[in-house]
Amino acid sequence: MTRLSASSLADLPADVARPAYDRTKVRIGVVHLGIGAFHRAHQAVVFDDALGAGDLRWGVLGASLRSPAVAQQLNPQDGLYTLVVRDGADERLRVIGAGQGVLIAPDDPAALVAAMADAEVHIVTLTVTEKGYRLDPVTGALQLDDPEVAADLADLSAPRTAPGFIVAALAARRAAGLKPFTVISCDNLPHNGARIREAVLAMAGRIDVGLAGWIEQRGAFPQTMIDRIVPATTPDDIARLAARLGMEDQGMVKAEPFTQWVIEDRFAGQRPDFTALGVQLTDAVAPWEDAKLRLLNGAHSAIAYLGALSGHEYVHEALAVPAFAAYVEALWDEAQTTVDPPPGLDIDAYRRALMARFRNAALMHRTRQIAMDGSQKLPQRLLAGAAERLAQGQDIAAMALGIAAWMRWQSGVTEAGEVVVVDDPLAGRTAALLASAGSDEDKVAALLTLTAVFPPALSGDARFVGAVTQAYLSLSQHGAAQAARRLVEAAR
Ligand code: CS2
Repeated sequence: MTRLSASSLADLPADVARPAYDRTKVRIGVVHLGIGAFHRAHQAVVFDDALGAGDLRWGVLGASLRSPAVAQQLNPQDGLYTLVVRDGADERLRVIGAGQGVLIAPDDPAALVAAMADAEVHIVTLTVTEKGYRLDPVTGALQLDDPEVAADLADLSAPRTAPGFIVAALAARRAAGLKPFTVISCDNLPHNGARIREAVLAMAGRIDVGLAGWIEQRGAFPQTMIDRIVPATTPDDIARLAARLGMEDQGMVKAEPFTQWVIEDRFAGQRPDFTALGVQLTDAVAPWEDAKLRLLNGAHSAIAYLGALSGHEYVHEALAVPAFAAYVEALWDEAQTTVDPPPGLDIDAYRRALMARFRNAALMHRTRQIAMDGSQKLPQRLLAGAAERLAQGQDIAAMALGIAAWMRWQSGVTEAGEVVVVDDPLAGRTAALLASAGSDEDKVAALLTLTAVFPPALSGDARFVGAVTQAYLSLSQHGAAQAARRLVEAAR
């Protein structure tokens, strides 16, 4: 079967939207580190809109810091791929042309540094997941004992980490008399801009104090809130699309209609006319970020663990269980007291919209996908809100059930006894802690010793320990659905 590419573009069915600009004239103004499905369905679409509006500065060079998979999907397709937007029975297809190819960083690190140091590059975006920042979860400082960080510090000629690539490229730009690029973190982390800035400055400071000072003065690391549900593409999605297009697209991504990008208005150099492209520029990103992390992501993680434990493969399936839907509302009742809604955000309407987004059955969003990397996600999604509620003397029963469900998931066995892979950088630690604990109470106590996840202020708070232990016992005695139902009934 023909593959989607520049030469087959004209053979697509007429109803498939495609680049209306001259792709041969596009320049590379953005380098994206950690190219995955989320970038392709979110930031790349905005840059594609910029190109469509006639500003040809904003082509995107992608880089994967590890796997060659995305390069193999996109490079044979001249960077083209289809964005499949699904809303119930409605499906819209659009070929995105912003991508100008993908580099595999470990194959040729110097080539990526050179690309980032190009005078026409003004923005470096990144989605490297929580763990890609190489910051200590407790202190927030650069993880100097991380072997790859140590390797970058010893020799930056062939970087291995995201902060390493940024430092090496900024050093090259400074040497060439260029401005720094703006670094735009697009990971779901609170203060994501400050975090990448911290990692970059800490690394630069150990290599060249002058460079660190230059970055501090002239660089920009705006904070962002990014939102779009982008489930992993499956072989079935690719087969369905091939039948629809009459050609194969290995690089397709699927997403919901909703998309939002809020960026702190702080740039080191050129940028597209973001406001005209629907991106919100603001001085205050934190309220957007808190609302999104604690309401959307908090509920996502809680329902992922409860759903996956009780055998629900997809988010919409779990939410078809009335007890789980009611539980999510109870969780939001708790979480919303900890968020200070940004101007223009009506929390009730936001909650209704979120529930509808979660129920979008056409997305087929797997609970196990969201369950990944829970140790990195729990702090900002559930624990920060719990700490704030406890400080106000409020109860945390619903948050505690989400936290306890994460703990149960660490056992690697579902309620039906199916053995599952716990995909988490701390999986080895949690497995060892659980193995040496006897009773359920001991298991909770053992996991609470993970200071990388649970700050002492929480693990030392009897109310927190009590609520999580009670939730854990309820999960093991009654199962996830009954535990959720009992919680909701008790709250009435
Ligand atoms: C999800 C997010 O996998 C996850 O952890 O909660 O990827 C979520 O879909 C996005 O943040 C939505 O913007």
